[in-house]
Parts: sequence; structure tokens; C-alpha cells
Amino acid sequence: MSNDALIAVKPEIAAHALVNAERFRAMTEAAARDPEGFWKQEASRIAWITPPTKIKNVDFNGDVAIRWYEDGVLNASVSCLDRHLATKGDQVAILWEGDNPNSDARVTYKDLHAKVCRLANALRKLGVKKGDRVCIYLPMIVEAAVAMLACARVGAIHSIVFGGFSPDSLASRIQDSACSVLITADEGRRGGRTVPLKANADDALATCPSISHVIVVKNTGGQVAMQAGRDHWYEAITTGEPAECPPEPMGAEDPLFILYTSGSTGKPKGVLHTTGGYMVWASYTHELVFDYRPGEIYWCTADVGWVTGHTYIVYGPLANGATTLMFEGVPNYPSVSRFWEVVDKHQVNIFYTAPTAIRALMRDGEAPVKKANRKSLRILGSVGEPINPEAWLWYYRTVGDERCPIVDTWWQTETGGILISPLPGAIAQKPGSATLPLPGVKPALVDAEGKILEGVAEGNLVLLDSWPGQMRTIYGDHARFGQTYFSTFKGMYFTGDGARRDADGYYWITGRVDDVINVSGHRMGTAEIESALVAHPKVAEAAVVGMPHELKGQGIYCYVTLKTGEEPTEALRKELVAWVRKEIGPIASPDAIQWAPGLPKTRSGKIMRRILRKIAANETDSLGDTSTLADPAVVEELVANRVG
Ligand code: 6R9
Repeated sequence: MSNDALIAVKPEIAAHALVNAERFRAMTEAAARDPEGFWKQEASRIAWITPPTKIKNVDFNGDVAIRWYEDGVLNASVSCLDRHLATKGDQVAILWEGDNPNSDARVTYKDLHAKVCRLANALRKLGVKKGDRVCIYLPMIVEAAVAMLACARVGAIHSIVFGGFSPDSLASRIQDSACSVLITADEGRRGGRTVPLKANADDALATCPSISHVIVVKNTGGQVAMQAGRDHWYEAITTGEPAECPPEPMGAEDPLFILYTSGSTGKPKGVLHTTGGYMVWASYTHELVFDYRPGEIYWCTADVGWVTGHTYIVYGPLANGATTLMFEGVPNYPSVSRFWEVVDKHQVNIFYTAPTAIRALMRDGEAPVKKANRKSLRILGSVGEPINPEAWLWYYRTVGDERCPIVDTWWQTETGGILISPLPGAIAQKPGSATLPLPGVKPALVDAEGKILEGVAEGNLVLLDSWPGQMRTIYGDHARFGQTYFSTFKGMYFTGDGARRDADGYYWITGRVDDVINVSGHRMGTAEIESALVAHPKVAEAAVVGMPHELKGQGIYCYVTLKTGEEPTEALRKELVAWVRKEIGPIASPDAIQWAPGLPKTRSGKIMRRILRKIAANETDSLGDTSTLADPAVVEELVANRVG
């Protein structure tokens, strides 16, 4: 796809868009000229108990301090609920679609407010107070959003753990932030199968002494063990609670949530977001990027266990008074038409999904899409990984009938919300490019030394200045925060991504430049998978790299060195795959395991991952410089016995 393959903004879209090209320019200029004034103005999109007078207080150097709206006081749940009650009380806030196509539910703003208040009151009765950490391990049911907002209501910091994570992964996240309450369900449902959440939680809690109460939603009705004194049925502790609950006044910089994400080293990091700036960012980006209009049905297919679910299923849409569709199921159950059937059933206007889902659905051709009407669709979004031009064009032509602009939204758990994306009424699209930064966002490309590259260039993607939705710290480890994000290039936030910029100033994200791999849009640290592998009694050493994968974007390729005397059998290979699934969760299942009698190392003992990536990608004729290898024979052996 050439850089010039511009798909212009259609005049009929520009004519009605919230932001057209002219307004985009004006906003970008205003944000550059007077950032404080611009962000002060945008703060008024959410509800404040005390509006802020101090807008920005940021230092990317030294200990790194990021503060926005620091003297403002608010409660996030009020922005999402209370302030809509007078005008939108009977409007559907959450439109829930079950895994089973015959089950759905409509929760109005009034209903949602009452549910949140009941749970918030119950949490207070269990002793939960401002600043306490509450872990949420729930499937995609309405109670997941209720739990988030109930935590926000009482000032507790929620930490959601994706339902696909293993007991060990759940336990380490609970331990890291010393959560006192866990909210879970008997079981989840996905694609016609059940997920044993409560049983997993019980396993995890054996090593989590900080948890004093567990709240269990009866979802499937499956049999679960309940521990007297510790475990409470959700229904039992919320029924009878008042449908009103005074919101805890929170400073703008008081934490709203922690969300664990994988990095290139060590254990997952607890990314911490605070209240004021995050809420402004969630509302600002949801409205601008999706050109959201009152009354529209908006559907983001993510899981609330990921940041996309936080910002674009719950906080952004609800802050903007939207109807947000929450889907319990998967794209291919009961059939590969499911997404489009749901679009027609609920007359979805805005649809936001991941490239991995699009690539999977592409394989089944046009027919499953075309049999649905899809006329309600107006905007299509993509998130999670670079979208290849072929998938982009299929999405545009087959799903959107060339009517719907595509917003390819680049952002990260750390950024809180979208930073680079076309605005549908303002910016011409190029398939595969996330295009331009939103007004107020200052990306740059730097070389390995941190020198800023101008014009057409390729390099490391950094942000030169802060935006209100930026993460504030790594929970419990501010030094690691500075080290991870602000030490590679001094005074700049380093994203870990590489990108190039074309002659139109458009950004093309090329993927991670660190040891993080992106599997179906889920971030995995190669170090995490390696430590799971070496925890197996028969494994001596392991190196994990990403490999190109047609559907997942990247697959997980593992080089495993066994302990002396252990036999590399097919049974052991299967055992290791199952082991990693058990240690981390099914999303970390290795796609390939190659037995490696030795790993390519430098003379100082560093594993040369560059070479391992090349072998995994089957690019063995371009291994690059191998002169620093301690033992070149190791590479020949690996090339000869490549898997797949
Ligand atoms: C929101 C989310 C972040 C990483 C990020 C980048 C990749 C996300 C992208 C994209 C290209 C896009 N990524 N969106 N790459 N184009 N539109 O996915 O957060 O799970 O933290 O992942 O995902 O590599 O650095 P998170």
C-alpha cells in the first residue's frame, strides 16, 4: 500500500461531524498555543464537586511527577451515572448481549445507578474505604461494570484481572497490590463453554492472605464451594441495600484503578491511573474519535479485563451518556456471523474491535458478513495491534460497504486512552496507518540516541509532553516507573513501539521494539513466559520470541533447553504447552516449542534474541552479524531443526 493511497473524508460525513478538518486544525492550534487553557476547557466535560484551578503540573525528568487538575475534587461514578439521571434516566446505559444469542438485557442509567449504589453500600459495610484495593475477576456481565463503578463510588481502587488468567496470575496480581476484597462469579461463559472462575479464585486465594471478603455473582448457577465468613453471594449482600449511596469525594490525583500489564522485564506492572485526568481523557477521546452522538448505540468488543474495556466500554461511553453494548461472547459462536447479527439485532452505529478478530473472520469470506444488513453502522474502529492493509480494506469494503470511516486507534494501557487516530470527519485515511495525533498530543520519533527525527523518518515512538490520561506511576514502585518509561530517552515518555512517519506526517506503527510480543492484541512479556517455562522441573533454560502468525499477528515461539538427561519427547512438548497455560493462562499458550541443545549467546553470555527472532520467522538467510557469537555451531543446529 503506497503512502498516497488516501481515502478522503466523504463530504456528507464532514458536514455532520463533531470535528471537521477546520475544527481539527483549530483545536490542534489552540492546544499547542495554550495547553493549560485548552485542557481547562476540556475538563468541563466531566462533573466536578470542586472544579480544578491548577491544570497541569508535569515533570518528565528527575523523579517524574505527573499531575493534572490537582486541586479538583470529583467522583468518577457521578460523571458516569448521577449527572445523566435527570435527562437520560430511562435511556439504556448498558445493552448486554449474552454468549447465548437468546439472552440479553437492558440496564437504564437509573437501574445502573441503583445497582452501583447497592453494591457500593455493601462494600462500605464490608469495611472498604477510600484507597483500599478491590480485585475484580469477572466475566463480561453487567456486574463487571457495576463493580468498577461501585469501587469508584466508595473511592476504592479497582484492579481487574482478565477472566482468562490462571489462579497463579490472579494471585500474583492480588498480592502485588494487597487487595482486601475480591469480586468474582461462580463461572463465566464463552463460546458455549464455562470458565471456572470461583474455583480458580479459591486456588489463588490459598496464597492471598490480604483478601478478607469474596463477593460471588451467581451467573451460571454452577456448583461452587463457599467459605463461611469469607464468601458472600452478591445477591444476598446487595439486596436490601439502599439505591442511593453518597459518593466519596476524590482528589483528581487520587487513584481510580490499577491494571496489570506486561513489560519487557520482570513481573507484570501495576499501571496506575488517577481520577480527574483519566476521566477527561476517556470522555474526550470517546466523543471525538468515535464522533459519538447522543442516542447512538456504541459497541466495543473488548473485555473489561483489558484497558480497552475500561476506557471504551465503561468510563468513556458512560461519561458521555452513551448506550454501551457489552458482549459476553466470542466472534465465532454460534456462527461466524455473530458480530453482524448483533449489529443488526441492536442496530449498532459504532463498532470497535481488534485486527485479530477481523483477520479470523476474513478467512470465512464475505458471505457470513453480507447476510447481515449492517446499515446501522456508521463508524468502524480498530485497536490492539497494527492492522495490515489487507485486513483494513476487508473491514472497510466488506463490513462497512465503503460507507464507514475506519478509526485505527493507537494507544496503550499506560496512555489511558487513544493518542493517535484519525477523526472520522476530519482526517483522510490510509489503510494501515493510525494517521495523526489527537489535538494536544505530541508524539515524536527519535533515533537510538534520543535525537528527534524530523520529517519523513522511522524510529522509536515517544511522547514529548504529558496528556491528562497518562498513567501516573507503577503501583508500589515509582522508581520502576521512571526507569521503564523515562530513562531510555531523557525527558520523554518512551512507548516501547517503533513507528515511521510519511510525507503527510502520518504515523505508521511498526510494532514493539522491546521484548514484548502482541498475541491477538494481548500484550505478553517474553520474560514472563520464559520464567514459566524454567519453573518446570525438566527445563534448564528457555528463550521466547514472537513469530509472524497469520491470525494472531504474533505467535509465541519458545526455544527450550532441557536439563541433562531429560528426553525431548512429543509428550513433554505437550506437557510444556499445558504447563504455560496453567502458569499464566490460555492466552500465553506457546505456538511452537523448539528443543534447543544450546542458545545463541554473546561471549558475555547474553542471549542473542535478534537471531532467535529471525529463525522463528524463517528468515534464516538474513541472520545478520553473527560475529559476536560465542559458539556459531549453536545457530546452525537451531536453523536445521526449526519448527513449523
Ligand atoms: C490499547 C491497547 C499496547 C500496544 C502498543 C502497540 C499495540 C495498540 C495499536 C497498536 C498499532 C494500533 N497497539 N493499538 N499498534 N496500531 N492501532 O492495546 O493497550 O494492551 O497496553 O497494548 O499494542 O504495540 O504499544 P495494550
